[in-house]
Amino acid sequence: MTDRGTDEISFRRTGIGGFVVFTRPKALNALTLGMIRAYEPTLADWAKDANLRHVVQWGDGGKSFCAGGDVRAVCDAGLAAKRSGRADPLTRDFFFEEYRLNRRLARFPKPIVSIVDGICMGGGVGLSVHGRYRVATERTLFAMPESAIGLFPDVGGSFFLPRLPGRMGDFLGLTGERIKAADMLHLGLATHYVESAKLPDLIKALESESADVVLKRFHSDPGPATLPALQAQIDRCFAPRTVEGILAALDAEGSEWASKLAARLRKMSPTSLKVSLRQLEEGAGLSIEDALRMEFRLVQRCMAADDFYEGIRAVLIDKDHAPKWKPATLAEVSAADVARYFAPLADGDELTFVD
Ligand code: QUE
Repeated sequence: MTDRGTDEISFRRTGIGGFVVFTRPKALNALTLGMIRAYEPTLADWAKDANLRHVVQWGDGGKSFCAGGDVRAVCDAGLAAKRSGRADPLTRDFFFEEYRLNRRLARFPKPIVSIVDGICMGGGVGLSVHGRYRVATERTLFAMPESAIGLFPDVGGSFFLPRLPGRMGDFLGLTGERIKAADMLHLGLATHYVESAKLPDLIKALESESADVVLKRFHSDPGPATLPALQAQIDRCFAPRTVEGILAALDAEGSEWASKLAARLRKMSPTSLKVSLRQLEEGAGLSIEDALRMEFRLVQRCMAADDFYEGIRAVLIDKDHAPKWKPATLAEVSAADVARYFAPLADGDELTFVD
């Protein structure tokens, strides 16, 4: 079978497993279009390989599973396109092919074991959360941080976030809160906990034994979760169905936890917050395919607007963490402005899937 490995992603077919490693440790294994283009056809091959029982994936370097999409490259391409007046394919192709990969992972006919040892945010969540098994370790950090860069919780966030308990999905998707292994396990975002020192033996065992048996044997207790004690406050504060209402509820709460969250939300893109809240409401009733199709519409509207480029400047380029959003206030973002993000794209521009 073809080995489509590159310097950014490697594939190994051993025993009953297909093993995938993200190999951009200096960029925290942020997902590039090249990685997506190598991975997608490999998965298509592996789906048909009768001797392959599961896929196992992890990130090289011990710090990160995958920190997200390579949004810096997408930002550079989009800015160059805006300046030259000529379209750059990357602002379309990156998300089109990333979301297609998310869907292929979600519909993959055999178990996918994601070893989430280190940072797993944004695009990294999209690679792992839709598969059958997610193994967290003492080094795991999970978040959907897109609202800080003028985006919204994509890569299937519309599908998995609204299915979390109570208002937890709104909380994670709007605030970008970072959580660790015990809370991931509590929410079902992780299925197992394994100390990172045991991972080499775990990976070796997956060459010859079925994933459910191996994971049961390596699993241990991650310790107490912190979110159960916050669930009632989260449900109360994120119950309002407007961003303004959520902020008012956080202000009314009067706790340090709530005032810190309100301050964090007030620094995020007003457009992102309003689009995200509606996105998470719509997603509750959608299939993974319809959720990703909606997200593709949203992300293409974000590419045509300003906040994404300003968010990348403030967070990843200048790192001043002081973005100047347009519009700057929630009051300036009308329901009609939000609705325009959700409108269908031109015929032929919509996200489509192939088997
Ligand atoms: C929100 C995001 C991302 C982010 C920061 C945010 C994201 C992403 C990265 C990232 C981090 C380190 C890298 C890199 C990218 O940061 O998606 O190339 O080396 O990929 O606040 O959504």
